[in-house]
Amino acid sequence: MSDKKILIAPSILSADFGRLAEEVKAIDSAGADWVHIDVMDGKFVPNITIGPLVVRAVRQTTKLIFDVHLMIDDPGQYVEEFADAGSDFITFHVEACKDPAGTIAKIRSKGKKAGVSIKPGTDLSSLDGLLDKVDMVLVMTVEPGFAGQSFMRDMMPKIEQLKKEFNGYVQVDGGITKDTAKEAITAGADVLVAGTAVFGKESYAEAIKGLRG
Ligand code: S6P
Ligand code: MG
Repeated sequence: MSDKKILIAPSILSADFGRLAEEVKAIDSAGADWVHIDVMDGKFVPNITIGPLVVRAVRQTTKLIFDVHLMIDDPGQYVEEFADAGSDFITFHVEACKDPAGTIAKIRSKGKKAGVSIKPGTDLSSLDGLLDKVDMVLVMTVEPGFAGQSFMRDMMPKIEQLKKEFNGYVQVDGGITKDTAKEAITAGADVLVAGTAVFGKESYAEAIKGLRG
């Protein structure tokens, strides 16, 4: 394992939504690098979560980078709203998007970092022609939709291959624990998303530290 700093992005999907502002402040104080925000529309995935209004409200509570993961159909339609709400990174699924290059251009035109994401069953070839246009690629290690699922270690070769082809951030999301974090880091992850493994623990600081490998 190298000495590079692994970035930890706790997913607020596993936070206590009744105390969301406090929870975000708590991960900030605990040493989180980014705040990962899972946006689901009940169509691309069978769950509905957060919209731009909540992103805007939470934006007031921290200066941490907002890493917004859009699990929604036709993501290009909502880029502007999420950008204006205070997102820093906007990542969308290529499976949900008819015009990935146009959507990336839209994100960039709003001055934001752009990411593309692939589900476990989606091959890296679906990113052909996009890798030189994005800041981040998010590799899902669970089926998108719900927190608390088991890590799919058969995604590690995909991460290894991606790392050879791509110079930006490689983000891994789904089922990250202290143990699976090590596997993802060895495969080449730069940014780890963790919901249950942070918000499910008594000490967020210890949990975050434990994930860095
Ligand atoms: C996928 C999922 C992810 C989240 C997540 C991680 O269904 O919703 O996109 O970022 O909630 O949670 P956990 O508990 O697997 O770390
Ligand atoms: Mg996510």
